[in-house]
Amino acid sequence: MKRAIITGITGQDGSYLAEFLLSRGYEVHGMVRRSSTENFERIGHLRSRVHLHQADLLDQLSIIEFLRDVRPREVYNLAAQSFVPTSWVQPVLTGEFTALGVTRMLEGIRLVDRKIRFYQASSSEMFGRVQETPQTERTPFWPRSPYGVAKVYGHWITVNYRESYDLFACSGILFNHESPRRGKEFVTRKISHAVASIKRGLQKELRLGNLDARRDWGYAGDYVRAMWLMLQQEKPDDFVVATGEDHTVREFCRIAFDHVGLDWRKFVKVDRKFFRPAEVNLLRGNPAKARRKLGWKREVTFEKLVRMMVDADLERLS
Ligand code: NAP
Ligand code: F7E
Repeated sequence: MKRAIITGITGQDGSYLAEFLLSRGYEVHGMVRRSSTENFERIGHLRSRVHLHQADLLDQLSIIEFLRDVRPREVYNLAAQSFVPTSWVQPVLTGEFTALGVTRMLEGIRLVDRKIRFYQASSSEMFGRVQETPQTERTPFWPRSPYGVAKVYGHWITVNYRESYDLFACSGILFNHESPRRGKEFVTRKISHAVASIKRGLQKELRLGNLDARRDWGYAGDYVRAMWLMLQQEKPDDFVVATGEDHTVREFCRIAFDHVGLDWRKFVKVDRKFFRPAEVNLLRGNPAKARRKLGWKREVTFEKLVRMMVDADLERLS
């Protein structure tokens, strides 16, 4: 039986990846950090099928012990401080988790078993002030937040350990991917949750920041498949995973409100509080390499994703 470790198993992607690996017959081990209250909402339905271990990206020894206990074939490093605005409030902590945490994982692998295959959750935020559109694996990085800067470090340290120690280490440069399990602070879920609350009469308006921001939004369930595919190849490599389309926050609002028969212009208010010190205006990826080498393509379209998220929030509130 194949054995895999997922760091960040309690997060959006971790929960979908755990489901996916279980469906392929893996023994799944998740890293969870200690907290005074349990935070297993997204993996509640999987609790009896996954093995959870306490460890933390900040604690090198806990990672080494975890790897020694499990001796996995694959490690998916999804844990991070992943919310961009928080990275301005806690830039040092973001660097510790999102940047140095990757080195701690790689060091653990180097010490415990160099044959372990490693996936790093890199991000389109690394492109920031984009140098070309669409962005590919060769587009230069220009991150625009402490989060983006930390992810650039995580990307290059992954490449460096591959080149220095011949590790099977891959970096997936994933563009925004969403789902009903997305955290409520991210714009898509903030919108779908507000639409459902307004429809149910529980909320009156929705305050947002920059409605002109453009993102390449896909469905998380499709994207975890690409992570797994990267670790099944003959050689380690880096891949952009994206839909190849971009849409504005405004379009997301329009489709979401339309879906419940409401006019978004009556409910959405722009609030400067949600503007960022430095914005990423446009992200659109070119997934040609992933399509060609991994045979990956997205299944869920943008419109379907928006409706899926609104429906799930309506259901939750009913
Ligand atoms: P998420 O929902 O925010 O989940 C983050 C996970 O990291 C949670 O399980 C969290 O645990 C864990 N974590 C945070 N700090 C930790 C620490 N010090 N030690 C151990 N675990 C820690 O993020 P996501 O959307 O699933 O994204 C997964 C990964 O992909 C992240 O690295 C993110 O930066 C990256 N990424 C995401 C996207 C996207 O659009 N979703 C795109 C590109 C890249 P708790 O539950 O305890 O907080
Ligand atoms: O913002 C704009 C905001 O917070 C998207 C993370 O998963 O994807 C995610 O990062 C856009 C930005 O995601 C609000 O200014 C407008 O331009 O949903 P978001 P993100 O910053 O793109 C990347 C790929 C990651 O790697 C990250 O981990 O929407 N926006 N009004 C708003 N954003 C938020 N959050 N809230 C608003 O009210």
